[in-house]
Amino acid sequence: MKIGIVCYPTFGGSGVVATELGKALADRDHQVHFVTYNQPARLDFFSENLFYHEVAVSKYPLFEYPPYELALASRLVDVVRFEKLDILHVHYAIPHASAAFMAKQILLTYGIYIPVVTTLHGTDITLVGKDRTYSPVVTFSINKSDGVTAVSENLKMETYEFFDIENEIRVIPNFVDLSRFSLKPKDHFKRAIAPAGEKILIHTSNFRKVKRTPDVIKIFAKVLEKIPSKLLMVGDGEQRSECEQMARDLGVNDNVRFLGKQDAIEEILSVSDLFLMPSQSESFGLAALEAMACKVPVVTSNAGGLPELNVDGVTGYLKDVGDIDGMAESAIHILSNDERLRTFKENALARAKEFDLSIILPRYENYYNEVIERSKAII
Ligand code: GMT
Repeated sequence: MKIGIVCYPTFGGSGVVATELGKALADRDHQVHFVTYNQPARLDFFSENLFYHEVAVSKYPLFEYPPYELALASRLVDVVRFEKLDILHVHYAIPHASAAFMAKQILLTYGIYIPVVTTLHGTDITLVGKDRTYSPVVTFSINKSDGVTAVSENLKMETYEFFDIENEIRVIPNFVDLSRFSLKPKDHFKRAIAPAGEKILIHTSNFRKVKRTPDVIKIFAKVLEKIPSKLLMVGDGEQRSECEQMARDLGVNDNVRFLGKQDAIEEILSVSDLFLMPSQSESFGLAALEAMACKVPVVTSNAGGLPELNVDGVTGYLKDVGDIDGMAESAIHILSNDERLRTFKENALARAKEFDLSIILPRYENYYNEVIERSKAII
């Protein structure tokens, strides 16, 4: 198959899923064309089946807001026509699904019908889409897609609840490549971070408000009262300086390391004992899945799709959003007994295996085939 992928080429979860999916499809001999404004963060190597088409947005002085959506639609028309794509897979409703719709209409004037699959990742629905400014466009572009997937049952439900959707939404969860995300022997790194054998807690995110990163510091401060431990904060974003200040105010800053954006996240996860994700909203929680694949149990909020991943009392614990005491108690419970910690680690890995790339990838391939077949009937 010749597949076009549109995504945000950043470190965000939707971009990671889109890029990893494209790489895996290329390994299975599909030809994959990424169409974005920047080289996707994890697309940093050569493969004969992978192509990158940059969307250049002109900076004409009249445009206070450069029209990215139009530039993307034009580029999609160009790539679909000249690369003879079979299907377009757009990640994130805004503005990708609407740009794809416009491209599709233009392509019809060339006698080409390009089926479009839209994948909903979460914030496009739970935050951006619910903003009335975007609601008509989100509803329209979901209904006009030839196929729609969501990364959890919860996100599917929320989409039906908040938008007037006529299309069927197929749930295809996030996945992890266990050949990359697995426990790595990094004992020297562990000794450097925790020289006295302290337990290591970790949080990775883009430090957006929705992640409630200050809660991570508050939870850690409570854990530290009971268990000698260190906290690794990986990533960067708007709440980072607030977290740094809070770590100082709570007197725990000597035990907290802010590592910024990191590529080899699996190596850092490999030295960690517990992952914290107190998010306000989380459609799936890819970062938690990546931690579990590296044998790290997770204490998370019960928001969104997290209960579909984290099994309460088995792979970690689920607590209400903002329940800092509850999350700290759960963390202490897991970390205070080595035998218990070992069991939680084994359980986390066993659960992560259910979301291995080799299991989820065929679900996308089958869905593409289904959508292409259905579209043939329309033409
Ligand atoms: O979580 C983020 O801030 C990034 C965000 C995105 O839109 O790129 O991630 C969303 O998509 C991921 C991949 O499907 C999901 O695993 C995340 O749970 C979801 N984030 C939220 O819903 C907040």
